[in-house]
Amino acid sequence: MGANHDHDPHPAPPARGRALRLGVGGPVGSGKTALVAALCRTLRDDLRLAVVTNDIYTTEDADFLRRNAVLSDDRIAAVRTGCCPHTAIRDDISANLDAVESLERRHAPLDLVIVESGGDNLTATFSRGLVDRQIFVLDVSGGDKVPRKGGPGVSGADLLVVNKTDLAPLVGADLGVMDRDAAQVRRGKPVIFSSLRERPGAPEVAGWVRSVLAETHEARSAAGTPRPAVAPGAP
Ligand SMILES: Nc1nc2c(ncn2[C@@H]2O[C@H](COP(=O)(O)OP(=O)(O)O)[C@@H](O)[C@H]2O)c(=O)[nH]1
Ligand SMILES: [Mg+2]
Repeated sequence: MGANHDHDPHPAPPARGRALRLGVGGPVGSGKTALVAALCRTLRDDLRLAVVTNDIYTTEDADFLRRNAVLSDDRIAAVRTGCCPHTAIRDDISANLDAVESLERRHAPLDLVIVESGGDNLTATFSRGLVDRQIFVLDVSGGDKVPRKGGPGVSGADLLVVNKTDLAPLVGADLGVMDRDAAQVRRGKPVIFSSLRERPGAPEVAGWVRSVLAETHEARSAAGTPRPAVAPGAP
């Protein structure tokens, strides 16, 4: 027996006609809402977007995004989980799924729906029934030991973002150690170091999102390409 916990790689593109659903998870205060705001600002001119936020007792994150006008108010929906954040993104995803589907209905067609989890610990991860891809956000102020502690978010997320690199000198975090440990536990899956304070548009993360959307479109067209027509009477 061990702590290994593997899932299938879930390569399938989303069903034809619906938006790509992207989860953003990670500990409290790591910069999830700041990253969602950055992605909205950077991507909203050429993609059709909507956002679902999760808070335990409030609608704080949705209020922040609306106050900052990153999207029109009706493209931002808040789920109040009333329970451990991971329950609502992993175990009983119905409230989140309702929120995503109702945004997709109201604003069809959408390219991307971002679902921000409530802040939680290293064991939190999204159900693949709720999102197609997930980003896990850590920040350097938790210490440079965090990536090697692993957990399904750190090791299994499609993208790991190590945020607040501007604070590294202040908290004595060695980014080289974080990079080496993250590469080891993630076995080649991508890691991006970011400072939303210094680069508020999160251009590298936005680039990753665009590349995932491009892959998804390619996979969809490959799956939807009709077989070449056979002329009647051909051998
Ligand atoms: N110094 C610094 N602060 C940041 C950065 N990104 C986010 N923050 C701040 O960290 C705090 C928590 O961010 P927030 O996005 O609310 O975290 P969440 O709880 O993960 O959603 C806020 O005060 C942000 O302004 C960063 O790259 N550098
Ligand atoms: Mg938040």
